[in-house]
Amino acid sequence: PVTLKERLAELIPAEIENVKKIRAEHGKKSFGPVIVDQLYGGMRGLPALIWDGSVLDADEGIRFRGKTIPEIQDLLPKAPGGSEPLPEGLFWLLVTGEIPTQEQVAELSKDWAARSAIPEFVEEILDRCPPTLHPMSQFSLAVTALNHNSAFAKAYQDGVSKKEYWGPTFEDSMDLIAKLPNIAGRIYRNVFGQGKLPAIDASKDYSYNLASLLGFGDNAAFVELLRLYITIHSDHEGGNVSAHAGKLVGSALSDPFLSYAAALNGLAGPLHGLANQEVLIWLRKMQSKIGEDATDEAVKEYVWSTLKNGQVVPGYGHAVLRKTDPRYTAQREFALKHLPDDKLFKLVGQIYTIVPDILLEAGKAKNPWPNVDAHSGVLLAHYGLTQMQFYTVLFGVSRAFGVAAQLIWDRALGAPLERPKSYSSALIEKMFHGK
Ligand code: FCX
Repeated sequence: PVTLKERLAELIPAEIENVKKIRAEHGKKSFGPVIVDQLYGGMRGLPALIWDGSVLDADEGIRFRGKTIPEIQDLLPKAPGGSEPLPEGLFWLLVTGEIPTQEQVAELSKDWAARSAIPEFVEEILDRCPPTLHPMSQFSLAVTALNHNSAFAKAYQDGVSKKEYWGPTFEDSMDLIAKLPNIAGRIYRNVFGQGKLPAIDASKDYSYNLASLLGFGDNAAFVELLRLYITIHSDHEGGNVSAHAGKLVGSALSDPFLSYAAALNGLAGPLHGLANQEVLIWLRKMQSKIGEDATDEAVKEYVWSTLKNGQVVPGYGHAVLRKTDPRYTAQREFALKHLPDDKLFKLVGQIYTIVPDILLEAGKAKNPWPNVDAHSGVLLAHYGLTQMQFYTVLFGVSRAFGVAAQLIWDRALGAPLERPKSYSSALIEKMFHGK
């Protein structure tokens, strides 16, 4: 089949059987004990969710449907003349577990372009936002409002059978992803005064169109950067705040727009997606304080002063990873190829040789290595996208791919309402009193 929906329809019955079999064989098996510290400690390491698109290994980093970032860079279809993977292909892979053909990817580009328009009232909501309202808040407002036309919400009201949930969820997910460039482009132009939005070009791919709506369509290297950017930011298994928020809200059968708005609100936090903005702000402050070609000694002193002020070093550390994030490495390789002499890139490289030792010496962070956010802003800034308050919006466009893929499967497999058990400290004391 050429369309994703047709292929999905073929895959779902077998996967329903597969999950039944896994549950019959392994359903009563244990992952080991849960300890009280995990209840207080943000549930680190607690096995609690099914997420099929990707799995994160602490040392090796992310694999999308079993494939590493270099593998998908090699295997996924590219744009004519391009060398980075098309995010359309990554979405196909996340949903089906299969590498799509060039034709299947082209069909997705066309489908998303056809679905890309946003309702006039959503345009008006965005146009009325004060430019001082953070772009992520505007993004979340607009995505919430898209629920006005949700196929899932309508089907549910019309009494759709549980077995059919995945169809309208798929349609909403495709609409969601398709409409994000118009929302992101409108926010960018409104907030930063960049003039009128051009129209989507139905003959071009998703990343080209996003770049063009932001005003960078004629910069082929920037378009390539966006292809890589969306691909590597799309999914990072299910427990991170944005992915989990999306899945959790979806489990109440809130439609994909409402679910994804919840994901965006989580992504907007400084310990999660907002870190890409924070990194650039931190780097610029460093440059203004110690100059552009600072010595290692001056950089070290600046890093220590951040820690001594009780702040985190943005872009470093991770709740799961224990090595350098391969998403950081992929961006570093892009920079070495396209912008090796960029001053800010050089500073990022210099920091990489300095921060891990300092974090180790400070002795608190379990992972002293850089994450994805340590690098992304520098690449965007190089091409002239210098407004850091906008960076997390691009992360948000990308993360929709992973969250949407799982929402579709959750509804196809009849995933239940999420409802873990909570305890009070008083009850924990009582339970373990004298033990
Ligand atoms: N700078 C300074 N201190 C750090 C640190 C850093 N980069 N990373 C961790 N620590 C500190 C924690 O703040 C914590 O201190 P506390 O005991 O006083 O509360 C201690 O080290 C132990 O934390 P740890 O278990 O290593 O890390 P967590 O799993 O709790 O948190 C994040 C993980 C990512 C939140 C943490 O490393 C951090 O704050 N990093 C900076 C912000 C950032 O880059 N976030 C983006 C992450 C990610 F890639 C994304 O979601 O986009």
